[in-house]
Amino acid sequence: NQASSGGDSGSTPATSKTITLGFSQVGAESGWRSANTKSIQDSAKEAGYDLKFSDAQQKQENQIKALRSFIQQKVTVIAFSPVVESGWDTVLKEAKDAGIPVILTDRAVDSPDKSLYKTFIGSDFVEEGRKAGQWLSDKYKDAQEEINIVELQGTTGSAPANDRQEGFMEVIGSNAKLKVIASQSGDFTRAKGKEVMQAFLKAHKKIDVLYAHNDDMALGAIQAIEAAGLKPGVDITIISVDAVKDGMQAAADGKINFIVECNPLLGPQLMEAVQAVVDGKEIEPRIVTEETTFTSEQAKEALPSRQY
Ligand code: GYE
Repeated sequence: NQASSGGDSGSTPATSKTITLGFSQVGAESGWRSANTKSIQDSAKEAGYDLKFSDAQQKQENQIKALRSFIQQKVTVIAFSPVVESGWDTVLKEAKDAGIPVILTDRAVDSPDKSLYKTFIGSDFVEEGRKAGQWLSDKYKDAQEEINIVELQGTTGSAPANDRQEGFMEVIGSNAKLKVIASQSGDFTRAKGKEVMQAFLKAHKKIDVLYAHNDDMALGAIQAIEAAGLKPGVDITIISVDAVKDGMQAAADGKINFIVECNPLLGPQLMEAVQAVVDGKEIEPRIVTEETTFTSEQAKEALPSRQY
């Protein structure tokens, strides 16, 4: 953020050394992830950082390898979106011992030692789950019979899967008619969402609601629901999280009834945090992104200007 002119005056500190940012991404499992990757790549370029980008294909062991390789290469800063919450202490200590600051983006780790990373930038997933649960609870506030819910969970052990379930259960617990009758992971992908929904439809005669932890799984499930001769959004009420373009389109078409937004455009905030860390500035230990929700009507309005 410094002007580059007059750098030869002798008194100017050596700021010209290019910042190398090692970034370990979860994978390419969803529309959200693609938008997130693009945001990070674009913002790193704009900031003039040398980005070393590594795709873990949804596997923790690949991420640990990537982090160790970044440490060996002596990158300036490491950032990553941890695929699951647990099991990071050892490698994070290695980074700390090597004097390389770490920033978490998108997903959190459950390490009790907060000194292992500088900040965590991302959404409040528990709150997202609460918003989903609240909409449903309101919709069925006068229900006379039991409302059967099936849940498509995100990647097992990931922060968004854990938290979106927690927030949702917390809120629907106050409406005795709302019952989760089946819950399984669809790994945040369309293919798995479809497969698991097929199994749900086979096993359960009466499904009133689908709560999917992301749009892609909901979109896969919609295919299964249509193939079973049912109308998504009508015969089965559908709630999902993310609000990527395809999800918003399905909502505008009345196939998804309610979407909780989760913002993938974390690149600019991440680059700011990297710069602050490099400059030795104070940095907030938790940076929460701002988000909203969409009904079908609201999705219709927002769709034309949706970036991702
Ligand atoms: O909701 C999902 C993606 O971690 C918030 O990961 C992210 C989640 C997002 O695969 O679509």
